Amino acid sequence: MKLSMFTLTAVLAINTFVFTPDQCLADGQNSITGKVIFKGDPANYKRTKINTTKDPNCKKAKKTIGSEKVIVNKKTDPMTLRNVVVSIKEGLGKKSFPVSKEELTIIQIGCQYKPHVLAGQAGQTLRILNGDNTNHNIHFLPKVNDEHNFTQPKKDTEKGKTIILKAEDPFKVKCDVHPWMNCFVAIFEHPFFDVTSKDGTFTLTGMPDGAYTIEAWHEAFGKVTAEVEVSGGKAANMDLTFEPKS
Ligand SMILES: [Cu+2]
Repeated sequence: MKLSMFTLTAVLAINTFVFTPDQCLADGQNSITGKVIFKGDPANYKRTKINTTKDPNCKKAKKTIGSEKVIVNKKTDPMTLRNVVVSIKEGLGKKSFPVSKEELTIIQIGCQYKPHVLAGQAGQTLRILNGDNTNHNIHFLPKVNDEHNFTQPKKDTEKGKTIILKAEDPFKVKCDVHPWMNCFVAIFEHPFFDVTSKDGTFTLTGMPDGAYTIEAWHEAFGKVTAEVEVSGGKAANMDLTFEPKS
């Protein structure tokens, strides 16, 4: 599948953006905001319906669920993509940043992982919960992190299982009981990342002044990058574009 490298519309005020280049934030509070554009035929990426009825408890929760592999937001022009991990790839040098104390959570609910794509910082705690009335199996398929593979009892909604993660490109998590279940976890050495929301937008905040390579990763379309500069507490706007040909 061929991908265009990127499109970059730095410092352009585009429709829904909250910030404009003229707005200054507090010193050192630079931000990069934008959207991930989908330039393809959405008819090729219709969300398939997944039948959950093999497990009566999943069936009870939801007979069919929508695949989350490719979710195109067709309501905007241009169209955008959900569940894309956007992060600073290069430009931070050897600077280190405090680790967020916020706990990350993945919950299995309706025999789906929520969220489908999760991003966090190395050293943050990830808590995995099971809100379903059925047992799940959590199987991490990482390259750097440990390969966790354990069964989680039903209705484990409070304690769950906690894991501290190392920085790594997005890796898959799957359930060996319910073959349709999977999600992705991306971990970074810094706090400048986001996952595109329903409308395909992202915001990275608080990076030092500098020139950065921004990377967008999507589970079906791979990676694209674009360059951007921020300084003086200003906000930069940029877009990244995936252009699948099939
Ligand atoms: Cu499962």
